[in-house]
Amino acid sequence: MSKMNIVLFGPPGAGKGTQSKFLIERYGLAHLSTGDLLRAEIQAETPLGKQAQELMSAGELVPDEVVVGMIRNRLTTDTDAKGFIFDGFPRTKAQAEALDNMLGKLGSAINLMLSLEVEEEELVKRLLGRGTTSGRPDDQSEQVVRRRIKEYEAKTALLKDYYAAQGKLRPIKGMGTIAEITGRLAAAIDA
Ligand code: B4P
Repeated sequence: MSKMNIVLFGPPGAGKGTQSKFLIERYGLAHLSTGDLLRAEIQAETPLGKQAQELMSAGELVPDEVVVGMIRNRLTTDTDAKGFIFDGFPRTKAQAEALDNMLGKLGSAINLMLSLEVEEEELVKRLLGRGTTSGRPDDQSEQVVRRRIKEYEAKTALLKDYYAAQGKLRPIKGMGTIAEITGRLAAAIDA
């Protein structure tokens, strides 16, 4: 069977990390979250982590070369996977082009972009809610949370056009319960 590669897309707090957990189980895909990979680097106090920490705490994106390098490492080592869920990556046009390039070299491609659509006030509520327990510095202040959403609108949202031009965009309503949204995502994948 050919591999299935999915970009799980949406603004900060849209439910990408939350929904990835269900999808990797249901479809046997490997999970690649650049946010998780960056937080692991910060935890391990690597030079890369130190560079990323300041930008992430301010709600800004880290440089493209950094995240592309992390993804390249995983794509070339997790070769047994049935496919990947890309969670929080790509976030810029340069990252999307690099991803197409890397997958192309492996004889593979993105099949679908599932884009979770959520209203801004709900995003702010979810992220500040997570901030009360997660300890994540970027979830603590409303100012930083809104900054992250602005970064998304300025640099990331345009990727919907990039994947739409390839016929791969599937907008998914991201408001409602976690289970309802999982159901909508699964229906889009199964179709
Ligand atoms: P990420 O780790 O990708 O984080 P995110 O956008 O905050 O989260 P996500 O969408 O996964 O959260 P979820 O809704 O699941 O990025 C963090 C930072 O890393 C970025 O700001 C950037 O600095 C850097 N970074 C990462 N990737 C990068 C890249 N490619 N290039 C450059 N920089 C990059 O969870 C949010 C909360 O909502 C949770 O508490 C959850 O329980 C809740 N929730 C989820 N679904 C819900 C629902 N249906 N109803 C109610 N609550 C819900």
